[in-house]
Amino acid sequence: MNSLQQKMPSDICSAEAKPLQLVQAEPSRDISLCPEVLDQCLNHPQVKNSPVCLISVMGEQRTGKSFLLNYLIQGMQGLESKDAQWMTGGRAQQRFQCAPGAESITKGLWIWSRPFILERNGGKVAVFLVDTEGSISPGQDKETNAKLVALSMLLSSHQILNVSRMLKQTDLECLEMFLHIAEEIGEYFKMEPVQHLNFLVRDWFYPATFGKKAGQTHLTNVTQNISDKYPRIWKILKNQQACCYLLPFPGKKVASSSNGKPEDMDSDFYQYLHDYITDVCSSATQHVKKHSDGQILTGGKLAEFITRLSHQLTKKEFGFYSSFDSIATELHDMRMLEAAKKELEDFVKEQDTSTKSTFASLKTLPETMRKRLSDKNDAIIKHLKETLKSPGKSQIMNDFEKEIQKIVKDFQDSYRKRFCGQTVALGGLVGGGILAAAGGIVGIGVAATVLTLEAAAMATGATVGATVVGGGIGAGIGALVGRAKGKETVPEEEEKKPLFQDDE
Ligand SMILES: Nc1nc2c(ncn2[C@@H]2O[C@H](COP(=O)(O)OP(=O)(O)OP(=O)(O)O)[C@@H](O)[C@H]2O)c(=O)[nH]1
Ligand SMILES: [Mg+2]
Repeated sequence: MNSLQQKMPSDICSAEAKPLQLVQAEPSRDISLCPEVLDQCLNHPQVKNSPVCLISVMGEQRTGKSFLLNYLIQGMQGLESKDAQWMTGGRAQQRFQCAPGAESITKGLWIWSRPFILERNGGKVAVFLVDTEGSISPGQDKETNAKLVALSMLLSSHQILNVSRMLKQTDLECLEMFLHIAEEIGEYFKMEPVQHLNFLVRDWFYPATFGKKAGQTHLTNVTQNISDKYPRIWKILKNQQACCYLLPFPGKKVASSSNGKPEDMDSDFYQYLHDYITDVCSSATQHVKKHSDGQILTGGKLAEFITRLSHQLTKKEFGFYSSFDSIATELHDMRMLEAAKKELEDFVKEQDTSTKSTFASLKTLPETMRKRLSDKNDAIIKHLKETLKSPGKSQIMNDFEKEIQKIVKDFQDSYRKRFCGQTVALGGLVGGGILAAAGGIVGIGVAATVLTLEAAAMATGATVGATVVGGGIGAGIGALVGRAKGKETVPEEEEKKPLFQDDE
């Protein structure tokens, strides 16, 4: 579906709701965010300034994820309207697409167009449901798959990980890899890789105990002694950010139908599904989306983050398929480059601010400023050369050096112009005898000396050799003032002469 065709009326809560494709993922093409959908959902006036909870379902292909989401819609509607009969009540006309068979149905990331507005501490929380294509196990197009998983993990605040029959070592292995990716990207954006992780086991069969408690036992059993092998999963468990739930087989009718009605479900499945959905819906307000520092994100802020995140993911080929370690390496390097550029920009800004006043500026010659910037530049480059990890780091360094040299050169040029302009202005002040009034900066006696010397210099055009201003302005002032007065710029060779006694 074309994103432009996915129009939504302005009152999203009263409109006919439907799934909208938030991220498109075509085979052998990159993922692409649908900005209109993002805007209409998260920047909607009813959502933009509210805390949001995004419940996202992902996991193995063909394991009833979309089916589950359709019941989550009903559960959320029931919670909003306080209707206890939500499981058998009216169903949304449009639903997440669900079908039997081997062929994968959901493509990309889909979001339920309307938020469910729930109460939280006297305020409101907008809850959205998101369906994710495919699996956490590497499929045909691993690059696209990894990007989708990373997006789903980072944008959601409650991640449901759907697995079939039991939590297997391969599930843990894949999860660890994706957590690694999401962690690297998340660090860059100050987001946790996963806020709350909910393992949902489908078709659990042995022992025949189901639900939350049995799920916790299963989770404990399969995650014993994993701290070395799967440190990221271990951390999530240790921080009590994860839970597990076991669902029984739903019955043959559900397993082979496309609309899985309650009357088709085995009775135990019906009950456990009901309890699970109730639990997820009623805990939604506890899982509002936050920054890693704990700050709550509004819909508008989350939209900004998703835009930046998808831009970062799409503009780059990570080479996910070659090795998962290489993803981490690329992202690590991206973070380092971004931080290095920011360090240089901050340094330049600091130099700019601290030399804004005429006297501060006159104490720092353009040559000194050039050296300062070049030293900083060298230190940053040296540090980067030691910390970058990518195999192609020499090309990355070349590109980066060009980029930051431009920042340095632009500032140097503007600093030189400013310096010369201020020198000219100072010449004017001296000429008008106003320098004497500068009191605290240049003492009256000193100013008088400057005036005398400057007058002599003006007359002769010669360099004044004596140091006339303690701690700052020194030899050569008369010559400079005399010659620079009325000029916009100073030739480079003149600029290199020690016109003032520099403070460094
Ligand atoms: N065995 C089994 N089948 C289920 C379960 N829940 C739903 N189904 C059925 O599984 C089939 C696939 O369901 P979907 O919801 O389309 O699965 P999906 O995971 O979204 O599939 P993709 O989006 O293609 O990855 C449908 O016929 C569902 O009715 C379950 O718990 N166990
Ligand atoms: Mg699906």
